[in-house]
Parts: sequence; structure tokens; C-alpha cells
Amino acid sequence: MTTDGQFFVVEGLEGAGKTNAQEQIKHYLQNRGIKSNQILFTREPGGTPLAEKLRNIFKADLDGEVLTRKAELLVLYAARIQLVENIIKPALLRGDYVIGDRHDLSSQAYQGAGRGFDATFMLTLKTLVLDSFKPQLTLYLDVTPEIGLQRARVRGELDRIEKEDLAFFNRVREAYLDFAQKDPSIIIIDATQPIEKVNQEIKKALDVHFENHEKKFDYCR
Ligand code: Z5A
Repeated sequence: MTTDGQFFVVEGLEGAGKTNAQEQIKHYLQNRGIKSNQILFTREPGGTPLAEKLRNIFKADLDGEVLTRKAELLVLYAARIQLVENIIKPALLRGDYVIGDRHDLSSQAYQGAGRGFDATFMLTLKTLVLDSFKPQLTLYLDVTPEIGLQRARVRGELDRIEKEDLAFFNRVREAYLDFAQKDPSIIIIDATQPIEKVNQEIKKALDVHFENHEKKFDYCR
């Protein structure tokens, strides 16, 4: 077993099952002998006192004031860098494991594709804010917007993003799939399947990840 910390991220449309996936990853890590106090959950936007305030600004209707798409994007990156610098990086340096509910890929998909920001602009902003920081593994839970929203909307009142139309969420999903095709650290999980099957795929993805990670680790020794 390696002892270096790692950052795992769960991504997907609303209602994709990210909460369950975070628990599955935690369970998997515990089975590898990693102690509970070495496993940390994060969510984005949020996860520090300031980032949680920014989350509320991001999610709420602002008494008639329009949150412009650029302001929305900057609020998300302000929250993200607070979380990365104050919580995630220190945890990884301690050798702990961080399991994130969303990270930068959400901005690439929701703001990039959903809000229509240019890909080069998005990449420039990401690099300026995060440098080369990125998760070791991202599990993208793929559901159609129809299924995801149906699962999630039983909860009641809709937030600002949830009020977007189906075309917005279809663009977001297409972008997720496109990013996953190009980046081997993003694994697509078919999250329309029964939860037991989803859990099996999550375990398989983690098995492959740790196998590859250990090979790399052995090679470097
Ligand atoms: N956002 C953004 O635009 N840009 C960014 O950079 C970031 C975020 C970071 C965050 O809202 C919003 O911010 C999000 C994107 C945007 N908005 N949208 N839409 P959030 O954190 O409040 O909401 P969410 O991330 O969308 O989470 P969610 O609705 O809680 O989704 P989830 O965690 O994936 O869902 P869940 O609670 O795990 O599952 C929902 C239900 O489905 C639950 O009852 C489960 O038991 C059920 N479920 C799960 N899996 C299955 C399967 N396989 N079969 C049947 N039922 C299932």
C-alpha cells in the first residue's frame, strides 16, 4: 500500500448519485487499511467558511440582481482556490485522502459548455488559478438530465442552476463526456444502472487506478 495522499473527485449532473459514490470510495479506501481520520470529504462550491458563503451567493436568487456569468465564474474559482489551498493541499501533504463532490471539471462543463465560455478562456483561467493542480482520479457518473433531474427534484425547491432548461444540461453532459474521452484520469460510470451495478463499476475503476498507481510507484523507487 502506498502512503501518499490522493485526491479523488466525483462528478456528474444533479441526481447522478455523487453522494453514494463518495461513500463507496471511502469504503474502498477503508478496506485498503486507510483510517477514517485520513479520509476527508469536500464539496464544491464550498468547504471553507468563505467558500460556503460564496456557495450561498452562487446558489441563491439575489433579490432581483442578476449574477452575471463572469461573476458566477469568478465566485466559483474564488471558492475553489480557498478550498484547494486551505484544505485539500494540506490534507494531501499529510498523506490523507480527499474525496471531492465536484471540482474544476464542473466549471469546465457547467460554465464552459453550459454558459458558453470559450474553451481557451476557461483553460487560461483554470491555469492562472490552479496551476497544474488536478485530481488523481475523477469518476464521472453519467446520467441523462431527464433521469438526474427526476431523481433530484423530489427534494423540492429549485436553486438558480436547477432552473436552467434541458438544453443547458444536455450541453453540460456532452462536455463531460467529451472531457472524459480526452483525459484518461476521468472514468465514465453508467449511473443509470441499478445502484449495485454502479458500485461494482466504481470498485473496478478504483482497482485499476490503484494497480496503475502502484506500478508507477514501484517504477520510481
Ligand atoms: N456548479 C457549477 O455550475 N459549476 C461549478 O464549478 C461547480 C458547481 C463546482 C451544486 O449543487 C451546483 O453547482 C450544481 C452544479 C453547479 N448544480 N446543478 N444542477 P449541489 O451540490 O447542491 O447539487 P448537485 O451537485 O447537483 O448534487 P445532488 O443533486 O445532490 O446530486 P447527487 O449528489 O449526484 O445526487 P444524490 O443525492 O447522490 O442522488 C440523488 C437521488 O438519486 C438520491 O435519492 C439517491 O438515492 C438516488 N440514486 C442515486 N443513484 C441511484 C441509482 N443508481 N439508481 C436509482 N436512484 C439513485
